[in-house]
Amino acid sequence: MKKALITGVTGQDGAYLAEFLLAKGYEVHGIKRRASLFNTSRVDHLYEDPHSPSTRFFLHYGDLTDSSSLIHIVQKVQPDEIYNLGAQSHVHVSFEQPEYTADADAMGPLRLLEAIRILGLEKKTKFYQASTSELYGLVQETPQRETTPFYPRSPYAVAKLYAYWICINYREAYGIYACNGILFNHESPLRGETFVTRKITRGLARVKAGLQDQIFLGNLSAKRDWGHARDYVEMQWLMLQQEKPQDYVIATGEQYSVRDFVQRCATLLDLNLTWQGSGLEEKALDSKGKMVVAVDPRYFRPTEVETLLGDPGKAKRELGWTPRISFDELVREMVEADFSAAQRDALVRKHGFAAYNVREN
Ligand code: NDP
Ligand code: GDR
Repeated sequence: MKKALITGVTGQDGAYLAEFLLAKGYEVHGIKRRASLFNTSRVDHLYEDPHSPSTRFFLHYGDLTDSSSLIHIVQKVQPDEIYNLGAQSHVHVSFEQPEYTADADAMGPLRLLEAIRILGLEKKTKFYQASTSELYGLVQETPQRETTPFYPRSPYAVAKLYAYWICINYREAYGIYACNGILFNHESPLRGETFVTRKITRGLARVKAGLQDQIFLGNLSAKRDWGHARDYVEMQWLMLQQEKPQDYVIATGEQYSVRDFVQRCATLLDLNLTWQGSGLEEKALDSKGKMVVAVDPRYFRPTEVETLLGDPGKAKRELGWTPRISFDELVREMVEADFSAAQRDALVRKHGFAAYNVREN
């Protein structure tokens, strides 16, 4: 039975990847951080009693900023594959916490690669690095492909640039099977609530359910190539199953603005928006003239990535990969999940938990 070790298993991609690998018959080990509250809600359904002999899913406490924890875990697990998905992954937050972001996102992968070397696992353990379209930043070519020059625009992207190159360097210097997946934005109902897509689906669902009046956003004109996380984790695995390690762009090849995303969600929720104004004054009103979307400059970034569009041609040609879930299906799945959650919250707010329990049972 193959063994995989996933950092960031409690995050969006970690949860989908753990499910995917368990279904493929792997024994899956994940690294979680110590927190004062449970932080495993995305993988709780995969939890099995560790005393049972058939258990194939295990969690270990560790942190990408703590070499000794990583070395101990890698030594204990002896993984065939390591998926380094753990990171301080929020671009805007990286301007507030640049040093921590560098520690986790740049030094973290270095520590894991060193763990592989220290333990003499160069020929056994394959390594996947969660690289990002943020590397392209101020874009030098459209669409962006594996050969497009990088121009990172945030402490997050600069840290990920180090990670990208250290992965290639350890591949060339020590013969480790190490790959970068240069993934464009990918979303799902499991997406963290402060990333723009989830903020929109959750916020507008709550507006529709009467739980809040409006949402505030930053740059509505930013354009992204948004795919579905479930499609993208399959590609992370595929990259480690090849004869030779290589780096691949994973994207849909389609692009929408943040404004387009808002509009799609509003249509699904029958919110009937009318847009007014521009720049800081831009807003969207509902049919009664109530403001539902407004701009708040606090969400602007000191340096912005205005537009990203990927060319997934190499992944298609060499690995036979194309995304299965369309943009419309992605938006619908996210809106439906957030609207059911909002309806539940509205019921509790109105009638208390008693009403909610009666309904659920
Ligand atoms: P999430 O933010 O949902 O998950 C990040 C995970 O990393 C969480 O499990 C988090 O733990 C963990 N983590 C954070 N800091 C540390 C640390 N110091 N030590 C150990 N674990 C840590 O990210 P996604 O799932 O969306 O993304 C996965 C990876 O892919 C990230 O590296 C991200 O930068 C990269 N990426 C993501 C893209 C996307 O569109 N989603 C696109 C391109 C790249 P906790 O739950 O405790 O916070
Ligand atoms: P991004 O994702 O920075 O691309 O990084 P995010 O959803 O945060 O922003 C996308 C674009 O939307 C604009 N925006 C807002 N963003 C947020 N978060 N909140 C807002 O209110 C808002 N209003 C407008 C942003 O300015 C930006 O242009 C994600 C992360 O998952 C990274 O880890 C990953 O590497 C990249 O995707 C690819």
